[in-house]
Parts: sequence; C-alpha cells; structure tokens
Amino acid sequence: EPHSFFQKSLSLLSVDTESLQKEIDELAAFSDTPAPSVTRILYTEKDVLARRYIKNLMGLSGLSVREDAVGNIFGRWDGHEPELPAVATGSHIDAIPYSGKYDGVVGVLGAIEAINVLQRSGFRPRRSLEVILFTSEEPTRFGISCLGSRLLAGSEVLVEALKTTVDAQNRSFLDAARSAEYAKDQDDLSSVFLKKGTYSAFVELHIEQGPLLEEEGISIGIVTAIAAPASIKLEFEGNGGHAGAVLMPHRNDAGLAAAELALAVEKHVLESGSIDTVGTVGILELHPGAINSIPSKSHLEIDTRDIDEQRRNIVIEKIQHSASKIAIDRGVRLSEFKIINQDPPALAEKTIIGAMEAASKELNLKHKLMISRAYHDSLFMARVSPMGMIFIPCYKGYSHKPEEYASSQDIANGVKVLALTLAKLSLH
Ligand code: HGY
Ligand code: MN
Ligand code: MN
Ligand code: MN
Repeated sequence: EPHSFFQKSLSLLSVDTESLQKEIDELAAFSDTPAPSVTRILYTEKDVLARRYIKNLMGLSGLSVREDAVGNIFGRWDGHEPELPAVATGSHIDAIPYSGKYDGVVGVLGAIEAINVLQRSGFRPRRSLEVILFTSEEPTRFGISCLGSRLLAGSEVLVEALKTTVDAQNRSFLDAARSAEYAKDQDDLSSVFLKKGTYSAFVELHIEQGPLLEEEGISIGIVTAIAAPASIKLEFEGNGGHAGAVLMPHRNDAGLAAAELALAVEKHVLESGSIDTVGTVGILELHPGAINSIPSKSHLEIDTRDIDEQRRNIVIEKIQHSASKIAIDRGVRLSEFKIINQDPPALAEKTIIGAMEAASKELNLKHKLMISRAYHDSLFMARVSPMGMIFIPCYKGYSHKPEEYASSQDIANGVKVLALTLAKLSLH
C-alpha cells in the first residue's frame, strides 16, 4: 500500500552526503582545465573517463546499464511491473570551458544517490526507474545544444544535420563519436529515438543557475516551464587591409559591423518590453586577428531566449533585419546568417508538479513554483514524456563559471525530493 511506504520510510530517507560530495569532487577531476574550473567536452578523453566513472557508479547501485548510438547512458532498476512505461530521471555531465562542477552533475550523481536512498529505505518500485546521462547537453563542440535529448525526442532534422556536422578542428561528429566507441555506422542515429510511451514521467534535478531560491531562503524550486532558447551564427566579410595605410573612407571593417550588430542584439532584446527576454553575443571572432590588420571577417554566435516564444521570434527577425542593414551601410558582405536552433518553451506536467509539491511538503522543505531561464534536457524530454524539474539553490546564482557552488545540505534536500517523487510516480 503506497501510503504505508511513505509513512514508514520518510525518516529512513537518508542521503549519504559524504560519498555524494566525494563523487562530485572526483568527477570534477576529469577536466581539461585546472581546478576549480571544469571543462569537459563531448567525446574527449576526459568525457570518456567521466562516462566510465558514472557507469561504474550505476553498476554499484545494481542498475543495468545500456548506451545508445550517441552515448546517452541508461541505468535501470527493474520494477515489479517492468513492462509498464518506466519513470526516468537524469541530466548531463558535459561542462562548457572554465565552468563549475555542479551544473548537470547534481542531476546525474544525485539521481544515482536517490536510487540508493530508495534502495536503503526498502522501497520496491512498481514502474522501473531509469537514470539517464544525456550526451552533450552543452553546445560547445558541435554548436548543438541538448544533442542527446533532441535525438531521444526524435529529431529527424538533427539526424540529417549530424551527417555533415564538424567541430572547430573540422572533425566530423561521426568520427568523434566513433573515437569514443559510439555511432558505429551513421544510419545508426535514428535508432536513438525513444519509442512512444517509453516513460510515464521524466524528472530532472538541477541547480537553479539563478539567485532567486538563495535570496528568498527557499530550499526547493518546482519548475513550471522552461524558457524558449534560440541560437544564431553569422559572418560579415570585408576587404580587410593595412590598419595604417587604408584611409577610413576606403574601409569596410567586418569587426565594426560585428560590434554594431552586438549592440543591435541588446537593443532588440531591451525593446521587447519584457524582463524575460534575454540575448547575448557569446562568441565574436575576428579574422585575421592581428592588431594592425583591418578585420576582413567576423564570426558571431548569438544566444537569445524568452519564456514567450512569439516575443523571442520577433527579436530574431529584428536581428536578421539589422544584420542585413549593417552590411549595406558598411559595405560588408553578410556571408552567412544561420538560425541554429529556435525551440519552443516546454511546460511541466501538472501531476508531476503535484508529486514534487507533496514530496517537498512531506519533507518540510520550503518550496516555490518558478520558471527555468536556462534550458535543460528536460526541454526535449517534455516532447516524449510528461516532464518535471526540481531546482536547488546555488551560491549567488553563479553558473557556467568556476565559482558555481551548491551546499551538501541543499543537494541532499534535492535528492530526497527527487527520491520521494520517483517513488510516488513509480507506484502511480
Ligand atoms: O545554456 C543553458 O541554458 C544550459 O545551461 N546549457
Ligand atoms: Mn491508501
Ligand atoms: Mn549548462
Ligand atoms: Mn545544465
């Protein structure tokens, strides 16, 4: 009888905070940059070592481990009705350059610990429970965010794109995947698509990556929606030339065109009329990149998001218009303008929100409903399964930088809410 489990075991939900912290620190050591920063890029040697570390932990928790063609890793605890759609949880372990050791990791190591907590409490799952390590949530290497979860959600467009995708070293995605023992052959990729009804629920534990929970002294954030992300890349080309000898009227400086566009991005975002519209130029490269050579080429990558999809799309249109106008005004060529992704927002499922609220109440943890301004694998899992997200506070909201930090206590709270939520959904 489900309720008796919850009455009896609430006190038994004990998180092994010590071993969890040790695992977070050990995982952080698989990095291409020195501590306290973490850099762990898809299919690199450090990524492969970290994957092996996680697979080992899954094995120690008695989970049966499988991997798909692009390296999404699944750890499964069979329920006593294993033919039913399972309940899944998980996140990512790839880390953008010079970032922190909690983004994504809390939702993978914390999920494995949530399984351990339930096992220690004597819980028996009805629906099987699966922990998923999503391949490459960050766009760093191939410019594609949530690559693994997009494929799990059935993106045919992405399967096609990956056949020709290369990284900054001109290494193909397939070649890089094969170097990490994945993607044996390229028509393998659509085998990643999840079959309909695979999961009855998907829940992700993640640090907030914003300051609200810490500022308001609240332990648990229950996500109601994930903002709609989009990314654009473009290039301006001019004649370049000698920085001293070419007089100003004869220049068409691709660097200045980039600078003007970056400010136009800010202008179009601010004129949206909502604080929820954001945008930045995260990558701006000048060629040839010599102080005394007028830039003959500039490469820009823009990230713009909003909780309101329509409002965000208007910003994209304005950016495209500004890019063309700047090219004409400055006599440079807009040699590339490509929208890399333009995704809709995702809503969390009411029943999962209810389960997370009930779990927080039973654990006497202050909680609040909130939106996620960062995107997550949950954004794509929401396309193939009812979705929910649990946030824990992080220090000053810092993320994507080495100062990122979440306390053992906050992580343990998140793990307990996740464990109880998974138990409720498994017995549902
Ligand atoms: O950029 C994001 O929102 C995510 O943290 N990768
Ligand atoms: Mn009852
Ligand atoms: Mn991130
Ligand atoms: Mn993340």
